[in-house]
Amino acid sequence: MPAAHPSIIATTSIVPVKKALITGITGQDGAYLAELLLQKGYEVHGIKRRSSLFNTDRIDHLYQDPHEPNQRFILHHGDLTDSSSLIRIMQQVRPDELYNLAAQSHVAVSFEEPEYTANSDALGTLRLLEAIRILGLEDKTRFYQASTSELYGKVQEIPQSETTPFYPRSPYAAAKLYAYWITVNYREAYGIYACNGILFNHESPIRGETFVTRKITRAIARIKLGLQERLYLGNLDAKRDWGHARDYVLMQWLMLQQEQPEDFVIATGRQYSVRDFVDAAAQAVDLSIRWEGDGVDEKGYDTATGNCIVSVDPRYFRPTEVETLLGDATKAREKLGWSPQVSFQELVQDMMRSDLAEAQRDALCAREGYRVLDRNE
Ligand code: NDP
Ligand code: GDR
Repeated sequence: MPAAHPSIIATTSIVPVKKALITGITGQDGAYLAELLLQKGYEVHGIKRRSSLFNTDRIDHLYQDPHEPNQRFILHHGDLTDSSSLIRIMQQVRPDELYNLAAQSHVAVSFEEPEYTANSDALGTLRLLEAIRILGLEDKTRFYQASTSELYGKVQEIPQSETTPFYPRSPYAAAKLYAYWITVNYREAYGIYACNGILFNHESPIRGETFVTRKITRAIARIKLGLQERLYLGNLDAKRDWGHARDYVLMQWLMLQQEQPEDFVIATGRQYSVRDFVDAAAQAVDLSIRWEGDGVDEKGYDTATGNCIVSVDPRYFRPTEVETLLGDATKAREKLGWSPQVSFQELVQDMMRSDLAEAQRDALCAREGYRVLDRNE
């Protein structure tokens, strides 16, 4: 074989492509993180669950035909409750970075499925950390754990930072508490580069439809276009620190690029109630909202405007509620130079724009006589 031209030898340095493995790649954060890592030149592997229908809506735009050469986006079937699948995938991929985003992530559902939530969210994290150990990847694979502001639960101080004590208030939060501490323990016991990102609520146009923000923006868009009559919600006084998911995945990546592994709070430092969110969403599309019991008829309709209103349905109350969350992300700002770019108003507008477009498509289908999915959960 002829020798390579000397100038090629001099200038071509073969930098190995970094490999990332993302659990929960079909979820909101998984989709944004996969986009970010692909832009950064990573080879991105993701774990998806088997489902009876396609479940890759959020990542279909990243799909690469598996029959083509030079794949940089590769999906594997696996499940956090199934060690053997996790070990097999880890053995095959040997990732430089492992992002554990998969979880039964709905707090209210965790009261209905506490055991499954513990299995996937708590033991699932342990299974991944053990896979790193079993395969001898302690010095290679950096591990990110999707921890949560729900750990603070019944808050012990306002705002909450990395040093605020935890007080979980749901099976979800209790499972995530185990995951938090097992991540810290494997860092200390085995020297694994493992970090917790304690992320406060973050939303986007691809947020799951049963989380309160997306439920609100979908419903307001549909009410605006006459596809839905009323929005039923639970605790309107709950306060959250809401940011944009796209901002937050950048932080997940940054946390794995430091010299030393550490845990970080990620939050905007601003707090709004569920009621504020409804008002902001309605304002974004110029819809006048009336709250039940606020000068409306017995069916809850605003007789003056004809607009439908928001009602409280106790079925959305939780056995134990987290009333107020407000994050202090000073450490992330100072050590990582991170700060959120998207304001609360911009977040609401982004979500409203997208849900209005979706509602317009549905309205068109309904006018043409096609059945339109009508869900208000
Ligand atoms: P989503 O609910 O949108 O996504 C969860 C992902 O986990 C989905 O891909 C889901 O797959 C997958 N998953 C669920 N159970 C399993 C399982 N047993 N095995 C394999 N995969 C599973 O969550 P987000 O993207 O919003 O959140 C990402 C992570 O961050 C979660 O761990 C969440 O708990 C945590 N978090 C989220 C915050 C937020 O505000 N969004 C704040 C703080 C923490 P499928 O698509 O098949 O359902
Ligand atoms: P949360 O998000 O529980 O904070 O967990 P969610 O949007 O479900 O609830 C936020 C607050 O709104 C109140 N609420 C309602 N919630 C839902 N889902 N539906 C309703 O109709 C409704 N009405 C009022 C809730 O009681 C609550 O106080 C999210 C998830 O993404 C977790 O995975 C993540 O860890 C935390 O954020 C940070």
